[in-house]
Amino acid sequence: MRLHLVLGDQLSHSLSALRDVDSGSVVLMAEVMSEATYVRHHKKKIAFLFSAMRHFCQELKARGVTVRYVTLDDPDNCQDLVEEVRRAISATGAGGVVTTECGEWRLASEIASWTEQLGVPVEIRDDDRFICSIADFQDWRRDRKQLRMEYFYREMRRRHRVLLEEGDLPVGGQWNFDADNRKPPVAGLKGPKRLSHRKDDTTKAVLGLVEDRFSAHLGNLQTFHFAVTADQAEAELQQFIDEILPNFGDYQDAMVRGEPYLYHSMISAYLNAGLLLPLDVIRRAEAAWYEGRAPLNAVEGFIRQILGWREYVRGIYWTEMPDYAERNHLEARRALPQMYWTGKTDMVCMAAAIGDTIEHAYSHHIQRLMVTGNFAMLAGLNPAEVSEWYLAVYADAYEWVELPNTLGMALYGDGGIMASKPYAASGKYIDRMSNFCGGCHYDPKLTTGRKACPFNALYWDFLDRNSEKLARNPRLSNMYATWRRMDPFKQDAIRKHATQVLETLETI
Ligand code: FAD
Ligand code: DLZ
Ligand code: SF4
Repeated sequence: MRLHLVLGDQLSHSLSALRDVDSGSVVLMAEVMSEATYVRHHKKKIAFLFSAMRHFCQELKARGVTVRYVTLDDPDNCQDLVEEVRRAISATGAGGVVTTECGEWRLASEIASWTEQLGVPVEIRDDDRFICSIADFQDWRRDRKQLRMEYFYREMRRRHRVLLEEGDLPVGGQWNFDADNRKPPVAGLKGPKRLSHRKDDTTKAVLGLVEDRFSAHLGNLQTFHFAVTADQAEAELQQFIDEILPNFGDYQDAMVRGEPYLYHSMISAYLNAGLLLPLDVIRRAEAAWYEGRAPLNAVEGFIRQILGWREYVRGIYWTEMPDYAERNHLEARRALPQMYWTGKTDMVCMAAAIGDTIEHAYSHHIQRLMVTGNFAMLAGLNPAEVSEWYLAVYADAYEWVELPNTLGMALYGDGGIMASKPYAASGKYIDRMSNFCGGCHYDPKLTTGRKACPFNALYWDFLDRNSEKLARNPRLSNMYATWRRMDPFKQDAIRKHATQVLETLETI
C-alpha cells in the first residue's frame, strides 16, 4: 500500500497522484505551519486553501476513499510536510509515497530528496492538469534565440485546436484581437455583482482557526467570499461566461476606483488550486463564441491569458529555475516601502491597487502590472522583496506563476525573457486607463514640483538611470529620443525631483 499525498493546491479529482487510488489506499492531506508561513500569506489565501482542502477531503471520503487529514490544530501535527509523511508511513505501514509534481522549486527540491530521507520510494508524477508539460515546453523553447509568448500561444492553439478553422487557421482571420481591446473606462463603468457563497460549518471553523493562528498576517476575514468547492468555483465560472465574458476584452486594461474586479474572471485562485481545470475553462469560453454569446475579441483575449500566458509563465519558471529567482538585471536595490503593506499613500492609484489587495487578496492584472509593479520597477525596488510581497498577498500566488510575472514581466529583472521591453509607464498612461487621477493629491500632467505625479519624474529617471542596459532596445528608441531632445535644464530638474521622490518614498 502506498500513501497518496495531495498538496493544498492540488485539489482536482483527476490529479495524477489520485489516478490509481482504490479502497485499499490512503490519501494524506496536511495543514502545516511550514507551508502556511514560508511567506506571510494573506489570511484569505490561507483560509481559502484550508477550507478548500477540507471540502476536497470530504468529497474524497464520500467517494469511499480513506483520507488521513491532519488539521493545523491537531496536537500531534509536526507542522512540516516531510514529517507528516513520515508519521503517516509509520501509522499506516505504507511502503511508498505517490505525489504529483508541486508548484514551487523550494518544495520540489525537498520532495526530490524524500526517498532518501524517508527510506521508501517516492514517485513524483507529472501534473497533467497543465496543458503543456515541462518537457514539451523545453522542446518548444529549444533552439529559439528569442522567446515570445505569442508564438508559443499560436502553437498551443494549433496543438489543441482552439478557435481554429480548417487548415490550422485562426477563426476570424487573426490570432490576436488586442487592437480591439484595452479601452479606457467609460464614465460610471461598473462590473456586475459577483456571487457570494454561504459559509458552511467547515468554512466557519477554518475562519476561526486562521484568525486565531495568523492574526499578524494581512487581511480581513469578515468579508471572506471565496468559492471553496469545485461546484462553487464552477458557479462563478458560469456567471463569468454568461454575464461578464462579453465585456472582458474591451475593459481588460481599464482601472476604476472602488471596482476591484470589473470584467475580470476572478478564477485564478480556483485554477491554481485545482478547483477548475484550464482546458475545461478554455472550452467553455470557446463554446460561448461559437454559440454567439460572446464576441471574438473577448473570447480570444480571455483564452490567450490561460492557454498562452498561464502555460508560458509556468514553462519559463521550470526551465529557468533555480537561478531565475536570484536575477536582478537592473540592479535594483531599494527596500520595499511600507505603503505596500498598509496602502497608506497620497497616490490614489497605489492606494487603490494595494487597498484592493489587502481587502480581497486580489487585484486585477493591469493594477498588478501597471500600478504596483510599474511603480516598483521605476523606483528601483529590490526584486526579491517585491516578489515576496506578490507571493504573500494574492490568493492565487504560487511561485511558478508569481515569479515570472513579477521578476520577468513587471520588473524586467530577467533582462527580457518574459517581456521584450520593460512595462514602464508614466502617470499619463494611468490617467488614460483609469479614473484614479481625478481624485488624486498629485497631478498626472506635472513632472516636477510639489504636486507632480511621482510616476512622471520616476519614469524619465528610470530610463536615464538604466540607459546602458535599455537604450539599445528598439522598442524604447522613441522614448530615449524624446529624453535626449529634452532641454538639459529640464532633464536636471526631473533628475532632482526623482531623487527627492526616492528619498521620501515612505511619505509620498
Ligand atoms: P483574468 O484577467 O480574468 O484572466 C483569466 C485567467 O488567465 C486568470 O485567472 C489566470 O489564470 C490567467 N492569466 C492571466 N494573465 C496571466 C499571467 N500574466 N500569468 C499567468 N496567468 C495569467 N497570476 C496568478 O495566477 N498568480 C500570481 O501569483 C500572479 N502574480 C502576478 C504578479 C504580477 C506582478 C503580475 C503583473 C501578474 C500576476 N499574475 C498572477 C497574473 C494575473 O495578474 C492574474 O492571473 C490575474 O490578475 C488573475 O485574475 P483573474 O482570474 O480575474 O484573471
Ligand atoms: C499555500 C499553502 C498553504 C498556505 N498551506 C498549505 C498546507 O498547509 N498544506 C499543503 O499541503 N499545502 C499548503 N499550501 C500550498 C503549498 O504551499 C503548495 O502546494 C506549494 O507551494 C507548491 O505549489
Ligand atoms: Fe497615480 Fe499619478 Fe494619477 Fe495620482 S496622479 S493617481 S499618483 S498616476
